[in-house]
Amino acid sequence: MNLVDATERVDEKHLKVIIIGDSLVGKSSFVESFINGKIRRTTTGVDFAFKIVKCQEQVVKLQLWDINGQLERCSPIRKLYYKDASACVVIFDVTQYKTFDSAIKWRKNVETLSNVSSLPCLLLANKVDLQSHSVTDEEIEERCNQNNFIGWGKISAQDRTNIDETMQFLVEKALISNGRLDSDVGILLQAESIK
Ligand SMILES: Nc1nc2c(ncn2[C@@H]2O[C@H](COP(=O)(O)OP(=O)(O)O)[C@@H](O)[C@H]2O)c(=O)[nH]1
Ligand SMILES: [Mg+2]
Repeated sequence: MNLVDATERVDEKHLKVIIIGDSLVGKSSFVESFINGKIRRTTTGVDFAFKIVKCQEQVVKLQLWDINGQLERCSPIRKLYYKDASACVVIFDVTQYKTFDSAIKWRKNVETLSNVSSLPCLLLANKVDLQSHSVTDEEIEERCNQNNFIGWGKISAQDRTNIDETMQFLVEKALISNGRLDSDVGILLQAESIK
């Protein structure tokens, strides 16, 4: 290994991002939309995807852990899934109110079972391309503030609305939270601007 390789290795940042929410809210679609490809399906309760992004000249290797059927239902082993996460995305379907209620349960579940204190969690309303929204912006804002989310956003995994902006915001917050980015220069997007 030469000196350049060694330096690059030292500079590599790895972030584990967990994607949670009820079945069918669009978690896998969100990940596939972000990576612009298919996720790696497994039978373990978690599907995986990887993406390398650049954040302020820093190369970041993102590991996206997409919860699937088995783990969506069975909570005792979720602790393993949450272990050592750097950031969390809680997704709900903006046309299904009960998935919005569930999003808060997912947030509390992470808070209880995660081994990381103050894990940055983002709340995302998916399927905004559909007409019949059953949750208002005011309700999302209120629950975001009440439940210690770092921000919220409206996305469509189907037509790729706000996908990259949302992930950029989350990665910057996660790097700051992990002490890997200067908070004065780190924020390009504020919570409000990703709505
Ligand atoms: N209209 C619309 N449908 C979506 C969107 N995201 C996902 N879906 C659909 O919702 C269903 C469930 O999506 P999936 O990603 O499998 O959800 P998961 O169970 O949370 O992983 C699929 O039929 C998707 O095509 C979206 O942004 N808009
Ligand atoms: Mg899925």
